[in-house]
Amino acid sequence: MYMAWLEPSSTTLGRTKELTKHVRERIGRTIKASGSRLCSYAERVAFLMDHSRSPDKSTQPPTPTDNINLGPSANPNAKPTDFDFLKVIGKGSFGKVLLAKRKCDGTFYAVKVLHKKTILKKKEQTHIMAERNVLLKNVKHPFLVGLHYSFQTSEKLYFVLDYVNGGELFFHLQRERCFREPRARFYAAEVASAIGYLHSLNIIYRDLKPENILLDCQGHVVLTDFGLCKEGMEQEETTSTFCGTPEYLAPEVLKKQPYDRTVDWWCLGAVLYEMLFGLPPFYSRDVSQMYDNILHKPLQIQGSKTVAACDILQGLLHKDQKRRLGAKSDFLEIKNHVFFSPINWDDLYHKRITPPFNPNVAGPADLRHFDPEFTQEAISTSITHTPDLAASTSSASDAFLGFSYAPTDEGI
Ligand code: ISQ
Repeated sequence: MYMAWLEPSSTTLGRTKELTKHVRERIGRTIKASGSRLCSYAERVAFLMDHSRSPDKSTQPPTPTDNINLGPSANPNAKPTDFDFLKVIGKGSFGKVLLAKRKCDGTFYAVKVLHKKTILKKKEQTHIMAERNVLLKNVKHPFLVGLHYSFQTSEKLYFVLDYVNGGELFFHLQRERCFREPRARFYAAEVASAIGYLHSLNIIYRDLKPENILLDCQGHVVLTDFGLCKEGMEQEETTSTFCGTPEYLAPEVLKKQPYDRTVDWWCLGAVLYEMLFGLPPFYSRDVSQMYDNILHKPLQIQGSKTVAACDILQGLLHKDQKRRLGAKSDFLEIKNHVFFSPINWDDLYHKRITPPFNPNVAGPADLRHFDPEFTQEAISTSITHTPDLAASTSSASDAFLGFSYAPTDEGI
């Protein structure tokens, strides 16, 4: 994972050690977190594998060669050989994210490749899926990674996404230990804007954390996966499914109690806290102690932060979801909080605010902000060279909206 070194700066030696320890732990967890990013697509897709099937097949278990309804993003003409796959830029239990160059025009994309078989094995996880699918919605926002199109072979699914090469926010945060308020505010505002948009589509992000937040080449936020989302829930509805990285888990999620969209405002609070302090709120190296802290310990805010910053953190990290900032009128409450008063939300949305940090990437092929562990890894032959046989038959599910299937898949 990323090799980022903490600068001693003004921290005490003890705190520096603690941060370093935390970073090491985070490095370990990020591997799993990458998995969860991938799993989000997989979960959605696994859901579709069940629900796009023809009625006569609905009582049989799905097979890896089943066709999947990829929604309006499906491109029936696309195939893996359209691309040169250059580098692994992310990986998880379901597959990999590859930097790919489209042969016809030389455009770089991040292509998420998922194995249908692996998705099926994880089928039991799909109960977290809601009734309809994020893929079927036209999700488009300046701070959400763009899905250009998708396609499939008999064994794999391919999602052709924007290639975002400014690095993970987490990577930059680790290098600098923490951010000053204006910088943290800018990122928090762009993240909040994206979350507000997802909520407007009844999508709950659920899995917000720094490693899910990338920067584009200009330094704007891009959420890579809004996919572990619980979708299709109305304002008052809740769910009791569980997902997340330990340190950002909201109390209600930890307690396996029903949760709602306010869980995302808790996560925003956790990200903002970590940007400002360099450690997650309620952090302890002892995970069970951290759980206990999340559930019972009052939020402690030390150091010279503004009243507005303290107040928004107290509001977002309220243990009682009903009293949390955002519980009443969702994004509007966040938008109107005094901490964000320097933000012109219309300018923010239209990217008219100059980002506080420029990642200084040379161009789309510049991988300097990507983890060498990923980028140096050879693209496995399972992704690139295994002939992916065509599905044995075309099923009635082919007729479903947006279905795309490349019957021959030689080479990739
Ligand atoms: C886009 N660009 C770089 C990395 C990515 C990881 C996951 C999803 C999309 C991405």
